[in-house]
Amino acid sequence: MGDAIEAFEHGLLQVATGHQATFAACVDEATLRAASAKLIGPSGELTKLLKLMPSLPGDRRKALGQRANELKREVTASFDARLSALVQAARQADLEGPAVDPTLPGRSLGRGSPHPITRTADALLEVFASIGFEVTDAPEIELADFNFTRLGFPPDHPATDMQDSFFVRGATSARFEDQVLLRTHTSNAQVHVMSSRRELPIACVSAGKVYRRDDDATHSPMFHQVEGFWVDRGISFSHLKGVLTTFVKRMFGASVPVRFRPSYFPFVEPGGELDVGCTICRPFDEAGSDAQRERTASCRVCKGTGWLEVLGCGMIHPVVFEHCGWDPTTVTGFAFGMGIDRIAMLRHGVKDIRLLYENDIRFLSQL
Ligand code: FA5
Repeated sequence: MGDAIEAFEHGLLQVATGHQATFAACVDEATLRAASAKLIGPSGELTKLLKLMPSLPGDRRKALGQRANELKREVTASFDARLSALVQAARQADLEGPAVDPTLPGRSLGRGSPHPITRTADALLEVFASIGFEVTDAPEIELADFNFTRLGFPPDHPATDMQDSFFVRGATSARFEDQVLLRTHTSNAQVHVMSSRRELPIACVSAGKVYRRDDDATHSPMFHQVEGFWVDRGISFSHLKGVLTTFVKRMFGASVPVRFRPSYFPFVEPGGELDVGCTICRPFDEAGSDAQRERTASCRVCKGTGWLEVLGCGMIHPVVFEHCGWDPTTVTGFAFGMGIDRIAMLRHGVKDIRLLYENDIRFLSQL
């Protein structure tokens, strides 16, 4: 125990005899602050000694504690005095320095602009808004009920697995429907809007962030989607084709072809995917020529197929209508969902999705 007291006292003595000279040797604020941190910062010498207090013998603790605290006040006071002397000296040097030349040109601050993903989302929403769709919002933190169950996902669907989606603690019960997660798609917007409205028609688009356990050059754990749906009496697959073909022509250009392929999503029947002619190698521009065939064969974006997958779509499944309080024998509708990031990548020829999130201004300002 005697050793511990001796070491403690030695430590106090070192701080007490050294701090004034140390501070006096600092010639600017940054070095002064660094020197002070070494003594009284969170892992400074004196702080470490103060933390040792409880391990000192009871009869000496009080006196040593008083000395240590007194020393801390001294160090703080000498730091403050040195700081104000340095600030004062810097101000004086400024005043005595060369006069300001008001004729020198100012430094440009650069103009800010929306992120390419925001610009793409706005452009997508604008096309649908011009067709008559209303723009709505839906929560990013969602109940499994709205993200999965009411959309007809079977309980054993892989996306409902804890390994595939970001579940959040805070559910009030063990029921799957009550679990809280970061939404995996914007299709929850369908459920919110259809469950809360009783008047037809309903035609909405909703854009925002979604989250999945993905991470590679074309998949990000956080990305963006746009969802759209149109519900009314008598809506058919022709309406779906008409609206989405109009969208593609407006977004990518009148000459870009579209094709619909069958696909599966639990909340649509029939379901499909829409591809557009590759906007990078453009096989549709001079179809059939050898030069064109070669360009497409070596295109890394469409991987030689000449087509790019853009969105999932289909006729809203009767089960979804029932879960949202609508009678599927009297109303029908279509829905679609697409990745905004992918469309931004196509528009700007970006090969790696992660570049969009690194927020390197030198890269972003080229898009
Ligand atoms: C869906 O998310 C469906 N909700 C879309 C839908 C809506 C279908 C309505 C039918 C009716 P999917 O899992 O295929 O579908 O994702 C849609 C798009 O999101 C994909 O085509 C892709 O462009 C994009 N996407 C998916 N995962 C990622 C990811 N990790 N990073 C970036 N984009 C992604």
